[in-house]
Amino acid sequence: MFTNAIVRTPGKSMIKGLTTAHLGMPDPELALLQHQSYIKALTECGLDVTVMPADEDFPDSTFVEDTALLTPHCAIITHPGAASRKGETAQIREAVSRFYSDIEEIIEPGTVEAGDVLMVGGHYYIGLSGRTNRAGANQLMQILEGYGMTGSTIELEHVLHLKTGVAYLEHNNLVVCGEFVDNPEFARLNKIVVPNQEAYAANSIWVNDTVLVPAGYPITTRKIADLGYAVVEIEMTEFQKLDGGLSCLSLRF
Ligand code: CIR
Repeated sequence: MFTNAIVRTPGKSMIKGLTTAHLGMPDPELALLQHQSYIKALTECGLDVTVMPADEDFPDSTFVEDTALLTPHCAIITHPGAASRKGETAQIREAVSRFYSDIEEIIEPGTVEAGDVLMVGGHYYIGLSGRTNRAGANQLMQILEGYGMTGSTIELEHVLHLKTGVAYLEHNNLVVCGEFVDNPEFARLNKIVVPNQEAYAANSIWVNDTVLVPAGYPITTRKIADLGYAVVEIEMTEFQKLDGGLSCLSLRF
């Protein structure tokens, strides 16, 4: 069960955020409303949500997930692979230090963005992507092992982050799409396959047996609901324009 979340308000500078999507410019005011609904949903799932103020110097800083990995045993501050995002971690460390005494860190030449890290119990799958490199993954695995956890790597082919295409819903259930559907690493898990036209919905999040899904993906929403989860749909259009999904918007622990 999670008891806490950390989120960061999107700033007006989000219009300068990194993106590969061709969905147009995000509307910061609408993004703010969508962010408030997201916070409300986390709160209704029983989480105490710490809301960090917007930081206009970092257009992608609302995507806090990438800046830290919060495990039951320690916090690990990452070293983002995107140059414009490296400076986001200083304030995250400050926020995280209110909850954790054991704080580790990924350092050069390693890069890790925690959107590439999928927790399945005490095991962490680490995507090797354009943002997370082998040196970073090796550092991360070593840190995890030091605290009695384990890690392994998965090569990414097309997507930005590992969790762009997979989501673990606990109870052995994995939402999976595209390049990950037949990945042998996930063979032992029960797969909920997301059709390609709903690929964005592969980034859903489990929060204490409720699953938050992006609004507008009826096939995936039905498949998840059929497994017995309470499902809450969240409007995410403005974050999708920056390649961001539901997991990216919070650190849950
Ligand atoms: C970026 O490209 O870094 C942001 N525009 C989106 C980050 C999405 N984060 C995530 O998937 N964990």
